[in-house]
Amino acid sequence: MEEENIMHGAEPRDLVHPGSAGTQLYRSLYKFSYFPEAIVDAHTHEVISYATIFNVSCRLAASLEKYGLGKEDDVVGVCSENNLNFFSPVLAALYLGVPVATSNDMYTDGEISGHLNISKPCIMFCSKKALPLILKVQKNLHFMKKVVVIDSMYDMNGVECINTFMNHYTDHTFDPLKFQPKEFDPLKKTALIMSSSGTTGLPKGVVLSHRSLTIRFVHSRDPIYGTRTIPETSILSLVPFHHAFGMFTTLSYFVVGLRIVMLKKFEGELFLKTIQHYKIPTIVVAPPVMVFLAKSPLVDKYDLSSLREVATGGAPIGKDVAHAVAKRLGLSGILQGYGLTETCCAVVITPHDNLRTGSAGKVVPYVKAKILDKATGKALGPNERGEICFKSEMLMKGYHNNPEATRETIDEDGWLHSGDIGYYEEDGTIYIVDRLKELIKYKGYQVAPAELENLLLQHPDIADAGVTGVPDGFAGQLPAACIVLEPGKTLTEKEVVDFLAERVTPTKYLRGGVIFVDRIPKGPTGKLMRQELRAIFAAKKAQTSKL
Ligand code: M24
Repeated sequence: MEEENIMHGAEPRDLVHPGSAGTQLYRSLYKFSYFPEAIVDAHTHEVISYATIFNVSCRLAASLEKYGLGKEDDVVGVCSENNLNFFSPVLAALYLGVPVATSNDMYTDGEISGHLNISKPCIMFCSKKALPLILKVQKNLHFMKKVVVIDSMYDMNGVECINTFMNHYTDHTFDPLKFQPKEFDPLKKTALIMSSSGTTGLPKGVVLSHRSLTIRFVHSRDPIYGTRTIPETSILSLVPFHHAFGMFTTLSYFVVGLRIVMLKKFEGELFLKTIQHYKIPTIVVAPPVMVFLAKSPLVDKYDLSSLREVATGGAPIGKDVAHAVAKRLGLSGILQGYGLTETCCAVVITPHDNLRTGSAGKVVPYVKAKILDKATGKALGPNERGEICFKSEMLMKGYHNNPEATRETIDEDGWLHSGDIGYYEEDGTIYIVDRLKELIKYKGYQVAPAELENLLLQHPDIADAGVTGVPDGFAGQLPAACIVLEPGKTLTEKEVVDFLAERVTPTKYLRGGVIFVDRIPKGPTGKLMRQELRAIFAAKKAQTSKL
C-alpha cells in the first residue's frame, strides 16, 4: 500500500521515448536540420545550424568509435565555457552510450584535478580558452590520454582540433544518415556524470541515466510544463552548459527545435541589447539576473516588448523580486523551476495554467514527491514544513563510485532526500522555504563548505575553520568563514580571503567575510554545527548595523 500524502506529477501528455537519449536527440537534430540556426553566440553573432550539429556530432561519434572509445570505464570529458561547439562531443558520446562528464572552465588547476579524478575521462574536449588549464593538469592525470580542441579550425600547441581528429578516422564525405546511434537499456546506461556536493561533504559525481534525459525531454515538450515558444523561436539562455541547469534545459531545446541565443556570461547592457536585437520571447536566467531586471535603470533603455516568458531557478528568489519583474515587463507571472543536479533537471515547475509567482510550482509528470517529517519519518500533509523528497526514474542512479554517499541521499525505498525544506498547499503548489543541507549557493553556483574548509586548513597558521553562507540580496548567499588561529599566530581577514582566492574559482571567494573565533561550534560527535556558524555571522551583522 502506498504511503499517504504523496504528490504525484500530472499525467504526462506525451509518453517517454522508450530508447536512448542519443537516439531521440539524433532524430530531433535531423528533423530540424532544415532550420539554419540552432545556437547563436550573442557576443559575436556567429551561428551553428541544426544540420552542422547533426553532421559533426555523427561524424565525431563514428570517429570516436574507430579511435577505440567504448570500453567499460571510458568517459568523455568536456571543459568549456558556453560555446557553439560545446554540444558536439556531448551528443557524440550520447549516441555511443559513453558517459560524459563536464567541468567548469573557471576552475583552478587544483579544483579541476580533484574534479577530474572523480570521473576520470580518457579523452577531453576543451575550448581554446580552457586548453592551457587542461594541458597543465594532464601531466598528472594519467587516465586522460587525449585532448581535442572544439572551437579551433587548426591544431593548437600540438593538440588536435576536432577536424584533424575526425580526419584521422572518417573522411569528409561521411554520411551522417548512414550512422545510427547505439541502442541499450536507457535505465542502466549512464548518460552524464555531473558535479554536485549533495547534502554534505566534497563534490561528487552525479550519475544520470539516458532515461533521466528522456523524461526531461517529456517535460520540455509538455504544453503546461515546457516552454511555450514553438520551433524556430528564440530562447536566450544565460545558464552555464557545464551545470545541470544549463545542460538539461539546452539539450531539451534541441528536442523542440528552438533557436538558442547564448551568452557566455552576464553583462547587463549586452543581455538587454540581445533581447531587443533578437526579439527574444523567452529567457532562462539565475535569480541575480532577476534582481537586475527588477531594479536596474538600464532596463528602461531597451525595448523588451518581445518578452513573453521569464523562467528562473537554481536558487531561491524573493516573491517581491518575482512580482517586480513581472510587473515591469508586463507579464502575468514568472516561471519558476526547482531542481537539483541529483534530479537531472527541474522536478517542480510552475504550470502555465497556474503561474503562482513566488512558488516553485508543481511536481512534473513521471515524478513523485513528499514532505518528510524528519522526526517521525512520516509524509506530512498540506501546509506543514519538512524535507522535500523525490522518487522517479528521472533521478540519479547514485554518486559515481561512492555507495556510502548514495545511501545517505537515496533511502532504501528509493526516495531521494533533497536537503531542502518546503511545504505544499492543498492543490499541490510547492514552496521552498529553507535549506537544511550544507550547500551554499552563490548566484546559483554550488559552493561546498567542506571543500573550502579543507583548503583553509592547509594554511599553517589556521588551526580550524568553518564555512557557511551569509544571506545576500543579489547573490543569494556569500561564502563566509570562521577561523581559529594557531596559538601565537596572527592573520588579517584579507590574508585569509587572498589565501583562498589563489586556490579556487571566483564563485567560491569569501565575499561574506571572515570572523576570527576561539573555537568552531561542534556537536558531541565532532560534527560542525552550521546553524551556530550562521548565528555568529547574523550577530556580527546585527552589531554592525547598530553602529
Ligand atoms: P544544484 N528555489 C529555491 N532553491 C532552489 C531552487 C528554487 N527554485 N532551485 C534550486 N534550488 C537550490 O546546483 C536548492 O537548495 C540546480 O540548482 C538545478 C539543477 C537542474 C535544473 O542544481 C537545491 O537543493 C535546475 C536547477 C533548474 N532550475 O530551474 C529550472 N531548472 C527550470 C526553470 C524553469 O545541484 C539546490 O539549489 C523551467 C525549466 C527548468 F528546468 C540544487 O542545486
